[in-house]
Amino acid sequence: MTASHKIRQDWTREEIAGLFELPFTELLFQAASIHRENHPADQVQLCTLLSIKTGGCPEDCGYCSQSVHADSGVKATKLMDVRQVLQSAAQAKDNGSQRFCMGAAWRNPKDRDMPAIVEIVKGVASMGMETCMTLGMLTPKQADMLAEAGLDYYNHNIDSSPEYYERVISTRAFDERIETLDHVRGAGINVCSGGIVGMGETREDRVGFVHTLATLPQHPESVPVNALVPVKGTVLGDMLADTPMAKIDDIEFVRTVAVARITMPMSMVRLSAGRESMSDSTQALCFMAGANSIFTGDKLLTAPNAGDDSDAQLFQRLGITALKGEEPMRACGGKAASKPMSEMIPAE
Ligand code: SAM
Ligand code: DTB
Ligand code: SF4
Repeated sequence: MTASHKIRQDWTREEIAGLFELPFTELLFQAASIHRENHPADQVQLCTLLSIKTGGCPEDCGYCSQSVHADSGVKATKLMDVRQVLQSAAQAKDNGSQRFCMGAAWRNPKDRDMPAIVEIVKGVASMGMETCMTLGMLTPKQADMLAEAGLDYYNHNIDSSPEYYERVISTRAFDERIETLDHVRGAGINVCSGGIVGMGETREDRVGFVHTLATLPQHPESVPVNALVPVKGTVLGDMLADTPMAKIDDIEFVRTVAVARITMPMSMVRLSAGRESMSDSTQALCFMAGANSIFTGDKLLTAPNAGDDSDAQLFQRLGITALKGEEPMRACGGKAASKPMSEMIPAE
C-alpha cells in the first residue's frame, strides 16, 4: 500500500489490520510522510489539562481513579470556582500552552451546572486560548449552549473497540458515546475523540478502535491516544499490576499512533496520558509517527505528568518547537479536506 493523504471514511478493518502488520520501519515511513504533507513535522502543540470537578463519578470505567467504584484515594470535589479556573488558564498561557482542556468527573453535566460552564468557556476563550471540555454525555441542547459560548472542542473518547468497551465499562453503552459525538458535531463544535491503549485489549481491539474513529462520517479533528496510567484501586490498575501486560509494549503503542495518523491525516493526534512512564526515545518515535500534541505541566487530571521542565528539555533534544499556527482542520473551516497544509496556510 502506498502513502496517501486523501481523506477517506471507507477504511475496512482488514486495511487497518494490514497497516498494523507492516514492518515497523515501513509503517513509520508512511505515517511520517503523511504527517509532513499535512502538518509542520517539527512542531508539537502544548496543551494544559485541568480537572474542574474531581472524583465521585457514578460511572464504573475500569481505568479511572475518579469513579466511586474505585478505591484510589482520590477525593471528590465540587465544580471549581470560575475565577480559579480562569487563573489556572492564565498561568497555562504564561507557561506557553496554546490550548486549555478542562475535565469534569461527571456522567453528564446537570442543567444547573451549565451557566458556570458557559462562563468558564467564555473566559478562557477571551484569553485567546483554544478551549476544550470533557464533561461526559451531552444533550443536543447542552452541546448548543457550549457552541454558543464559543467552545472550540469537546472531548468524548470512544476509549476502545466496541467489543472491548463493554468489558471495561458497564454503566453506559458504546453507542451512547457515539450519540454524544453526534450531538457535538451537530452543534458545530470540533470533535475530540480517542482512547486508551494498554488496557489488556488485543491488537484486534486496537484495529477496531482506530476503525471506529476513521469511519465516522467526519474524522474527529482531534484524536487523543492515551497509554493506560495504571492506578492502584481501579479495576484495570489492580488487574494488570505485576502482569506482563502492566505496560503496553512501546513499539505497539507507536504503531497505534502511526495507524491513527495514516487513517486520519488531517487530525491532531495527541500523545496524551502515560508519557511519564515513556522514554524520550519512545516519545520521539511517536512524534515521528505523527503525534503532534502533548499535555504539559506536572499533572493530568489526577495522575502525575512529565512537567514543563522535562518537556522543554525533550523538545530541545529533539529540535521540536511549540506549535504556533492554527491546526490544519480549523484553518480550513473545521471541515475534513484533502488539501495539504502548504496549500491552506498562506506563506509568510
Ligand atoms: N467524565 C468524562 C468522560 O469520561 O467522558 C470526562 C473525563 S475522563 C477522565 C476523560 C478521559 O480520560 C477518558 O475517556 C479516558 O480516555 C482518559 N483516562 C481516564 N483515566 C485514565 C487512565 N488511568 N489512563 C489513561 N487515560 C485515562
Ligand atoms: C484524554 O483523552 N486524556 C486526557 C483528556 N482526554 C481529558 C485525560 C487523561 C487522564 C489521565 C488520568 C488522570 O489524570 O486521572
Ligand atoms: Fe467518570 Fe469519566 Fe472517570 Fe468514567 S472516565 S469514571 S465517566 S470521570
